[in-house]
Amino acid sequence: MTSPQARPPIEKIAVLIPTYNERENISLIVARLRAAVPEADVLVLDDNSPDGTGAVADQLAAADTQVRVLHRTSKEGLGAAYLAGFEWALERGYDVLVEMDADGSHQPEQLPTLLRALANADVALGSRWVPGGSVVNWPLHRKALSRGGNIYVRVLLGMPIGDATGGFRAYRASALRTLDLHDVASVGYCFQVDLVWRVIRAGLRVVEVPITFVERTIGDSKMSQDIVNESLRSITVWGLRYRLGQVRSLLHREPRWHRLGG
Ligand SMILES: Nc1nc2c(ncn2[C@@H]2O[C@H](COP(=O)(O)OP(=O)(O)O)[C@@H](O)[C@H]2O)c(=O)[nH]1
Ligand SMILES: [Mg+2]
Repeated sequence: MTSPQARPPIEKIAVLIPTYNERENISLIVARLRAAVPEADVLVLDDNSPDGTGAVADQLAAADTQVRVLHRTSKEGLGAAYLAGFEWALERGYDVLVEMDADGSHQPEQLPTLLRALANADVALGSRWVPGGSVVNWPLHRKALSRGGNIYVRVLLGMPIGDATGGFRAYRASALRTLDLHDVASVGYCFQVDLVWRVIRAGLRVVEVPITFVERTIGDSKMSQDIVNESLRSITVWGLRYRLGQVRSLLHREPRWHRLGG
């Protein structure tokens, strides 16, 4: 990883909010965000939600020039929505791209801390599983899935990251530009692991910032068995490839004998 030297100041911030059936949540989260970080622009990434979230987002955009909506034709998963959002924001010269859920689990009031962490980092991850981080009202099976998933990620990919699956993060645009995002195939939530894995391999500097994740009180989670399966499959494939590469380079290295003692 690169050194913790100071990075350029941040001027333009885009907060990307993916939505699928978040009709009641979207106004609340946008209002909280606009109050917490007034300088940030908001881009809602709606996958043609059947509940009319897109129309509510359009109303918000009509009332506030700092709110925009990207209407996508169908539900294609979190990863595809974020990739479209990245492209939109990178084309428009934003310095920082933030990922944030619409359901209130990620608290906009904690965004200033994430942004401050970018003073000497390329990517700031909001983390539930580092000291000071926490989850509120999550059922035991979700906690177990998240903790277990993160342990699996660490064992297979060897990344020194406490929470690689979280979705409240801030990327410097310069960091995303160094990554080749064209071959990102992750559809569901393993998109988050995919991205942090790419960031680490690119030698970019990542910091984790403790956050309090609060389970939604309105609407339903879109987490599904398919999403879990995709994550498990992808992380296993990436991990085996990575570990095999390590074994190969060990086998091809000339044995070097070090004399012990003086
Ligand atoms: N655009 C888009 N947003 C999605 C999709 N799946 C989930 N989301 C959004 O991603 C965020 C996190 O989803 P959520 O269901 O709360 O996941 P959980 O917190 O892990 O239970 C929410 O803002 C969802 O509306 C999708 O396929 N497309
Ligand atoms: Mg949620």
